[in-house]
Amino acid sequence: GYDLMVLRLTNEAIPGPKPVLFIMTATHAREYTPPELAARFAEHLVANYGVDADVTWILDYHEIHLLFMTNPDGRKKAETGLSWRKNTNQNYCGTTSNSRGADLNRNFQFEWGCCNGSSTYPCDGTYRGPYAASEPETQAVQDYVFSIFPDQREDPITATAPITATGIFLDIHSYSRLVLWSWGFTSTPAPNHTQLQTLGRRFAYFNSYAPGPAYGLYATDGTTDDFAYGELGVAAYTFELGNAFFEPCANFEATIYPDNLEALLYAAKVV
Ligand code: 0X9
Ligand code: ZN
Repeated sequence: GYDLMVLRLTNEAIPGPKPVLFIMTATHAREYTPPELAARFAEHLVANYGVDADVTWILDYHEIHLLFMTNPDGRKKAETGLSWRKNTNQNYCGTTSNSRGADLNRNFQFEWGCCNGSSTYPCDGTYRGPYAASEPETQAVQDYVFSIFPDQREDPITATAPITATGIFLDIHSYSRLVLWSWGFTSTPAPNHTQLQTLGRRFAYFNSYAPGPAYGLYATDGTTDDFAYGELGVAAYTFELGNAFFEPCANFEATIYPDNLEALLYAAKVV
């Protein structure tokens, strides 16, 4: 399959360490809006360095890491016109089936398969894979996230990340106009629920999406956001952009891009 590539933006003339904003998009192949938003965000930062005071400060004193194509093999399938969600692993559901693959947003190791939030059937859209972090994409993202963020939360499920915690993790999907945070696997509020809610509501102020804990949508386990918050105590969110997988360009230009640009710039400032 294709490699995963990260674009890292910062002013390297100013030494670190610097707080990190990590954004991953296109975990689900057919979700076209998120990687376009991330690319526009990168273009905005680069074009406005030395022009806009906020952007200049963001790039001088922060690192922005953008994984545009979390699922590049699936994306190639989607670009043929198929409504492809999962990766393209030929070991699950038949080597040539268009229902094959594992759902990368059910394959992460934290509370993997714990809570009826994923499927054990390889042809299902939410197939979790045969074991935690079985997929190469998952392994690459987990390794990368472990490499860029410090561990800021103890192992007990009730442990809190401290007020000094740094970093923001965003997994951007489409669609439904939501800002979600942990937990996804249980209705029990996350240890840092109040803090996650406060920051999530700020993002929602900018993009006018509905904020709330992920479990309120439906139960999920092995997701990216629970991994980042659960393993490391990083403030982790899932955005669901817009109203369709194949979003009309007019809506993207008029609403999705400008509103979410403000949310991402805010994230970069408070990281
Ligand atoms: O089911 C998903 O993976 C996400 N919806 S999507 O339509 N993009 O597939 C929602 C995940 C919500 N739960 C967590 N973020 N934990
Ligand atoms: Zn998705």
